[in-house]
Amino acid sequence: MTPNTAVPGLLDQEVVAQWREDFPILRQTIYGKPLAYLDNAATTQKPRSVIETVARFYTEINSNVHRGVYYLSERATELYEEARRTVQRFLNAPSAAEIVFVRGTTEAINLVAHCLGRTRLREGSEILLSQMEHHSNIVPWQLVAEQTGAHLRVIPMNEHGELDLEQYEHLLTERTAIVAVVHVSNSLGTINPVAELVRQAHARGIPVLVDGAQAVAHLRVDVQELDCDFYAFSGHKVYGPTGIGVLYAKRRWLEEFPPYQGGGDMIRQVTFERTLYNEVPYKFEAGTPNIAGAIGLKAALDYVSALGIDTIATHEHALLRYATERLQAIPGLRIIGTARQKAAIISFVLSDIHPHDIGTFLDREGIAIRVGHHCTQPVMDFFGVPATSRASFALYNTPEEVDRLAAALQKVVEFFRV
Ligand code: 7TS
Repeated sequence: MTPNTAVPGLLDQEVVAQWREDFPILRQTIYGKPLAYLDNAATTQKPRSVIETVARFYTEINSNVHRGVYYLSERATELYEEARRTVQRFLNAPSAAEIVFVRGTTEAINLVAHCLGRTRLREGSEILLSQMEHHSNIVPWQLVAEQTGAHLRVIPMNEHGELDLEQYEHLLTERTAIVAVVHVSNSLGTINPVAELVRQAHARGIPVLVDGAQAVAHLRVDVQELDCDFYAFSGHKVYGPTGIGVLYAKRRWLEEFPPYQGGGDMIRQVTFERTLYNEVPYKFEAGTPNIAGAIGLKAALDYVSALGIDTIATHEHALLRYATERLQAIPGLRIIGTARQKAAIISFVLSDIHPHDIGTFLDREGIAIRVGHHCTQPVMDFFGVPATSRASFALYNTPEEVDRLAAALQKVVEFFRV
């Protein structure tokens, strides 16, 4: 692949143009303008291989898993379990039994919080989170804290949106029951030094959960290298379907934890007196799972692997550098989140123009960005803003889209005469 000469590090635009062909939704025009989809942190678009895999499942295979003795059910079970092995390889998890299919990151974190609440948390226990967590890595912990008498503690960050590692060390105490941190911040783009955080926590025997919702589509994740106890992500943020996600958990935790939900498939034997649970990971997959979702997720991970996560990361990083440069040149624009290690997410405020006005204006230009607090209100509080505008990039975004974003923002400035 020859690099794009205009923007250093960017892939040959023909390669990206080919990738774009894989995403049917990107062909449309919005208000007569080509769609520039820059809200990938909220959800990513789906390649045809994912759409077709899901359609093929419902057209040719649909049946329930782990119960049928007939052809279709066996085939569905095989595909569902193959999807689990694909996730295992994608994360480099030691065993497929450590991959639990859930609805998404939110459910994965709720599962761990609930189970830890029942096994380890007690009056005075501390749950250590960071200041840049998504609400889904705050509220589940507040719920179990309420039930158990545990308390939340917060790792502070600096004005660039980088965690204060010195403070982190002090916050790790004999009361700390769990560290739960985001790998890549959805509102700042910060890539946290997760392996280092894990190392320090483990030195004190403290388990670590990593919220990988914004990481898996953008950088190589190796749970053995990170050595985290739990890793959570959502299928829909890595080009897969909604309603499917993954909790990776070290086997010892899955063995130790009680079930999260009860129902079919998670049992070995039930009487009214006593129930014997199924082995892991099935102990945590009560009821009919999202079979099509899991198989669609496999197709998405296969797609990402075929392109190469490192190739994708290089492209997105070049886009980030280029977009940062272009946006910084707009008068009155302030980027929120300037960490040294960043993924391709740019949050910004533009003078005192309300982000909702910016979002609506950009929409008319065919540009989709997210505006709001991004489910990270503590981050907004820290920076003293009620909301930001956020452009977040994926493999199919181009420098032309960045140019359109910059030009539209320039128009916003002129329109509001700031
Ligand atoms: N954690 C992070 C870091 C996230 O960015 C999100 C979703 C979640 C958890 C929750 O994921 P879910 O799939 O279970 O909903 N973030 C966003 C966002 O930035 N805009 O919309 C959703």
